[in-house]
Amino acid sequence: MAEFDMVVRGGTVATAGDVVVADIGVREGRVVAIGERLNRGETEIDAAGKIVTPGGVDSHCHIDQPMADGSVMADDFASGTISAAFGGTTTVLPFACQMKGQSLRSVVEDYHRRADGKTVIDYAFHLIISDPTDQVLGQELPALIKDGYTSFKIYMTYDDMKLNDREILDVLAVARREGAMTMIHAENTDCIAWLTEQLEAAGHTEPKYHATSRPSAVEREAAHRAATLAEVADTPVLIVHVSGAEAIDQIRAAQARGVRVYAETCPQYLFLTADDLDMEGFEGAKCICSPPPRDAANQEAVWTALTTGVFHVFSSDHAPFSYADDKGKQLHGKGASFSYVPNGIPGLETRLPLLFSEGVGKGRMDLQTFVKLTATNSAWMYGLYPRKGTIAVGADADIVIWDPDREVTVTNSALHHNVDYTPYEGMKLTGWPETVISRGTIICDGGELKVDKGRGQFLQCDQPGAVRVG
Ligand code: DUC
Ligand code: ZN
Ligand code: ZN
Repeated sequence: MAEFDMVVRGGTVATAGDVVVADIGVREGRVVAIGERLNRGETEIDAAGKIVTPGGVDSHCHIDQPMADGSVMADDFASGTISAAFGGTTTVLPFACQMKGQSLRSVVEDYHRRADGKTVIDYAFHLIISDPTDQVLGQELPALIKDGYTSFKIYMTYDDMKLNDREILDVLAVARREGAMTMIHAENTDCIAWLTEQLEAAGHTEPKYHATSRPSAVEREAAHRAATLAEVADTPVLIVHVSGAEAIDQIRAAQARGVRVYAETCPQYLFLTADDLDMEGFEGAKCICSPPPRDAANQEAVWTALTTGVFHVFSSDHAPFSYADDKGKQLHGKGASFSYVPNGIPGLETRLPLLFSEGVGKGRMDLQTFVKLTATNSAWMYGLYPRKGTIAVGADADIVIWDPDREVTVTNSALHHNVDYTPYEGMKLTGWPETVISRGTIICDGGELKVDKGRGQFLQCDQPGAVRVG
């Protein structure tokens, strides 16, 4: 009888700490041995010449999220998680989003119904808190944190979501007391509203003006304020989807003062610029997301911050709205003002290959940093480490085997999401996930899905690593 259910043999195994050539022995869905010349496995995978990383953890994505404006996301939990899996991600943390007036518990139940029986990889939920009533903060949220929903996002902008500073402090106080992580969307809402009004009054409504309506200063101010609120409330925050140098400077300065401010960035801030919103006709709507992509100098600042410890996680912020869809980017037609275009771009499947090719492949970051940013820190940040985010004895056997030499031209028809475009169409990448393993089961291999939907498991999150003191 074989000693292991599976052995991944002879790959270059990268974790956040090391890069070693080793065999990985898997039993009952978990890693049980890492070493040389391991005994035989029931399934043997030859990984010689390949790079082996922990399965990616995408800690910021939107899947099948009902929207207040009537737009509809193109991905449900089947297409979203299948797409993530093909891109080397084995755990996702989408949001269960509270609309004003809703009970958080009923929101969570709704999202479970949406995900049940559909996912091919494991998942946990962050909450979005848009209505911090006494009942929500005093009863529902503490109970949900105890049940494994240990992180939540709050917004400084969007009329149906935004909280004022006082409300943010109230939420942070609960996070501190209960040991949860607060993610903050940092943009100054009044500046955006004022600029939008000015632009629209002048007839400047094309997609490119989305970027004009949300300049870096708007994000810089909000990042500074988010750090200040974290300092006042004495609890960590994570500023999500940071787009460029000005917000980065605020975050770095707060970190240097000893304030526990963590930060996330996303592929769109490395690979897109505001010029991508200025495409022919209405096409720029494809790249409308918030904060908007900036320019080449800001892209460089984001690269630098990724490799100097300012950023902790690299997530997709996948928000799937199809372009040629009257429930997607064209919700109000092709002539609509930028302010009516649903915000967000797809990215679950391309997140890891983009960073692998352009980060590791081009020598901008080492493999350990790649793993840290895309898997280990994301798991640690949200209470899933060490079950997820690493290759270690006892961890779930979530493993990606990369062909580091495979050349791929990104094209939407080869992706598995349900969105009708990718912003990265035509990009030439080197390196792609060849085999993806989740809890010891091969789920994608050679471009084929090997499992049925519904095998993914819901994960209850522990207290986030970043909020533990001592
Ligand atoms: N911005 C967000 O805040 N959320 C979804 C997508 C986006 O662009
Ligand atoms: Zn956001
Ligand atoms: Zn988002």
